[in-house]
Amino acid sequence: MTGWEVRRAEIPGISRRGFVSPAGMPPETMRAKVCLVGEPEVGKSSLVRRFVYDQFDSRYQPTLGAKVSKKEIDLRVGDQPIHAILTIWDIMGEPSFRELLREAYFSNLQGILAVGDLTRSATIRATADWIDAACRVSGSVPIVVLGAKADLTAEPDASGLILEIAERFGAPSWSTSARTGENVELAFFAVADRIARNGLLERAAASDQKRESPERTP
Ligand SMILES: Nc1nc2c(ncn2[C@@H]2O[C@H](COP(=O)(O)OP(=O)(O)OP(=O)(O)O)[C@@H](O)[C@H]2O)c(=O)[nH]1
Ligand SMILES: [Mg+2]
Repeated sequence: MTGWEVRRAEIPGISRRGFVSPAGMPPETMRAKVCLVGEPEVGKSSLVRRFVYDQFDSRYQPTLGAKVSKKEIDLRVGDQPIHAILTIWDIMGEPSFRELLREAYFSNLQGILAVGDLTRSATIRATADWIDAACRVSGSVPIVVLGAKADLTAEPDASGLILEIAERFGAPSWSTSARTGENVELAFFAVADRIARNGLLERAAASDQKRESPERTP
């Protein structure tokens, strides 16, 4: 399994909470690094601020380098409850730094939130380059494509472009607003859900393989 970590719930916080599904399945713990990518001022930091702190600030403060936040969420994949510990990397949108720092930003990455600004179509087209740059380091990982600032008037071709990019990368897409909160949780949960599903599938495939070819004992 590459990078993705899923373990029986051995961390004390979970057993104390006694979080058990109706089917009685114990929760699994998943740790995942996800990164928001996209051009300057598209609203990456605002999405993180809304998701992690439920706040919005209309002042623009460009991110310098990267800011890392943590958020724990509970999901369910089928009957399996998952306690996901997300490490969220919010990086600066300056493309000239992208090539320089991509190893640092994108190594061990398990999920990408690609963000374009619905009021500036060029920033939506540019998400493709950001996704390419990230995937060159991370390999194929779950992606969601987001059209940010849905509370403002979008450019006429914006939603079509979002769909085009999403289709190109086989990713789901949503319009979001950090100001109103529209679809913000959904976007982060969607990427975590896809990481969890892939991890469980990979683990099931690995255990099938082990069953089919058990190690021989002399
Ligand atoms: N109306 C509205 N404004 C938003 C929304 N999201 C972000 N903004 C504003 O857009 C500006 C840029 O937002 P940031 O979140 O800092 O953008 P960023 O992509 O992190 O920018 P960099 O760090 O420079 O890459 C700020 O003034 C935000 O308040 C939104 O959903 N609605
Ligand atoms: Mg920022």
